[in-house]
Amino acid sequence: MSRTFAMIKPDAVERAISGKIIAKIEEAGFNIVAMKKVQLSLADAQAFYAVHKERPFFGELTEFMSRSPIIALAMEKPDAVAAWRKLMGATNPAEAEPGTIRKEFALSIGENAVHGSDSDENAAIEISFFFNHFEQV
Ligand code: RTP
Ligand code: MG
Repeated sequence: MSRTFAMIKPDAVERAISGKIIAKIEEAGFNIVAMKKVQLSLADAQAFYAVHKERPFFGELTEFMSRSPIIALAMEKPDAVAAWRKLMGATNPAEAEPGTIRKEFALSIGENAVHGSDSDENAAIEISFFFNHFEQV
């Protein structure tokens, strides 16, 4: 069993489709081990996405991620990182496969409904960024 970290991004929480996304997560067989709704400050978003700080979209990304609440989830499944990235679909919804969350719900390459960790190592770092030891079942 392995874990990944997911967020339902502001664009999706604002449109009140977080329940639909959580249903897809559960239908796909993920066990949600921790979940909460939080408002990131700009500094929080900059810290979380520090790996992208030299990218041209960093300002747009961090302003978007801190404009309204997000839902953070730690979830478990065999090969969780890859399984969640497959269910999310490509970063750009125009390139996302049918049946993926981004194909169905993303608005644009920036406002793309969900986040997922890109490695087991980053999943552990990102889960610890959002959840303390007693919030992780
Ligand atoms: P994420 O980290 O949010 O799960 O998304 P990802 O791995 O599919 O994509 P990544 O390359 O890590 O980019 C992080 C997020 O930055 C925004 N982005 N905007 N305007 C743009 O060209 C652009 N490119 C990326 C997206 O919100 C993307 O998910
Ligand atoms: Mg990424």
